[in-house]
Amino acid sequence: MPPVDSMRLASASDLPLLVSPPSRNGSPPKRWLLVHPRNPARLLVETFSKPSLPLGLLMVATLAQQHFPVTLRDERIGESVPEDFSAYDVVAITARTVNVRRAYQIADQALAQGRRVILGGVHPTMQPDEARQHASAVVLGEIESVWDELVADVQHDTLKPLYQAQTLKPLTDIEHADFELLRTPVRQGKYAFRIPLVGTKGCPVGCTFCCTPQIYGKVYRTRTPEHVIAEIQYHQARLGRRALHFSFMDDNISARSVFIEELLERMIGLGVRWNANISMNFLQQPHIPELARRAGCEVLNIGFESLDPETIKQMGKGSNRIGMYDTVVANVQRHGIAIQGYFIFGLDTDTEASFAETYAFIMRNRIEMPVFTLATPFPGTPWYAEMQPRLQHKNWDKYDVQHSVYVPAKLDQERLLTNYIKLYREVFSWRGIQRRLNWNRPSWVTLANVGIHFFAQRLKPQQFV
Ligand code: B12
Ligand code: SF4
Repeated sequence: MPPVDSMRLASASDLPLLVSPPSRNGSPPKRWLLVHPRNPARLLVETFSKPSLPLGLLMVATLAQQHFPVTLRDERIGESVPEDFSAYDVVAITARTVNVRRAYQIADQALAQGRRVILGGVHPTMQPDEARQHASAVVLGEIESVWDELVADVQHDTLKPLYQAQTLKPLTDIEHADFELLRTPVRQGKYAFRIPLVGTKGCPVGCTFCCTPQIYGKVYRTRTPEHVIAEIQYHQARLGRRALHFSFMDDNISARSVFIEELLERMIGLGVRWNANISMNFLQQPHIPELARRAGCEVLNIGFESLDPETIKQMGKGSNRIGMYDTVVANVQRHGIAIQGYFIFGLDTDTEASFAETYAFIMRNRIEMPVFTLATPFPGTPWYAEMQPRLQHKNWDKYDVQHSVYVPAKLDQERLLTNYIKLYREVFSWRGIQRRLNWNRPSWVTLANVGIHFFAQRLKPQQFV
């Protein structure tokens, strides 16, 4: 992310202003500015790949453009947000915890200039009382389910402080986002190449650390396989090629096996490549990875989280059976699918042995893309409520799973961080990479590992505090 002053200034020519129908009450349609704020520091995910296409904000833009002229600015790709908001009536901003401070800055400036400000996304949903201090209205959860009410209130200038759907829309009633909104020459090549796609939303499980049930509801909703295929084909048609890469945004694409198996069957032959978050217990069945491979899967993101049964218990992640980890890995790798494996550190049950066990597991199983994170109680979750008295600060900029925000019970912060860095360095040492990857078949996975090798060598405990 370039410093603010070196960012290109917005010019009228690169703003996608769209023609919109006249408003229902005769007043001119409200002009919307939609903003994705930048992150405070470069996140690991953005160090080796470009920012992902902003699906949530794009969905807001897709709905808004049907009634209003919209302009979209994504600070993560260097687009600037104007200091003067007089060209807009409504400023709508998306925020996660890590970038909410910047979202509030923009919101406060726009409010001071008399604009209507709408805040939405993960953090405003989880902390609506805080977000209300910086907004005319806060939308809780997905915009699609409150849109009809919101659109009328915007146009009549009768915004309410909070919008929350009584019932969430069936996913089959939700149209896909209009990706052409982002396809402007100035944005060419600035986003990660994988196209985000959603097959399912919501989760009934309710792990204490997770935001998902509050954002997308406690009911697991699925689209139909035809609906998903139609969206894939929409992208193939608009981009004029079949060989596209997709990334499923679902928390867990496999919670309803009838849906996922039918979807995979129907994806065979489409000529696309994809990755997805998937539940460990689903992969215990060997035919699933085989089917996934035939459907074009190249990477599965698996939350192993920990090799310690006590930690898994503390997280309430009953779907993870440590005794099955090696089998699951073998099932997936047998079909040439790479594993992006997530591991979390800093829970109260963790000791120095947790790092050694994780290292041994990764090396033994040749996990291609290990991802390490520090346990972070995200505001609004049950775990956050429990951890409140132990939090060292509430500087949301550092709630990015790469900062230690409390001291775990069995490790002091220094031992937590030195072991964390040591693990990074060993797993991503040249020897570590060589042992895990097949050098004869270099791919983007090899490149990513090489990038993380250099990143790991520079790590210092202070940057995680
Ligand atoms: C896929 C994913 C990723 C991907 C891609 C992210 C992306 N495309 O933006 C990757 C791996 C890159 C990633 C990275 C990170 N992620 Co992530 N990610 C997700 C996941 C699983 C899905 C996100 C998604 O695209 N959903 C689909 C879209 C359509 O939903 P949406 O963005 O929420 O938008 C809807 C509503 O929120 C609302 N809305 C959104 N914006 C606005 C704005 C307005 C004005 C309005 C009215 C409404 C509105 O309407 C939208 C349409 O329905 C979520 C979990 C989840 N279920 O949300 C976690 C999640 C968002 N990620 C999380 C975290 C912590 C991170 C990282 C900080 C950690 C890391 N690994 O480094 C980084 C931060 C990256 C960043 N730049 O912000 C946390 C955020 C917690 C928090 N309180 O902020 C979540 C909630 C996971 C969790 N359960 O804890 N992530
Ligand atoms: S972590 Fe996964 S299983 Fe647990 S509540 Fe969140 S989405 Fe559901």
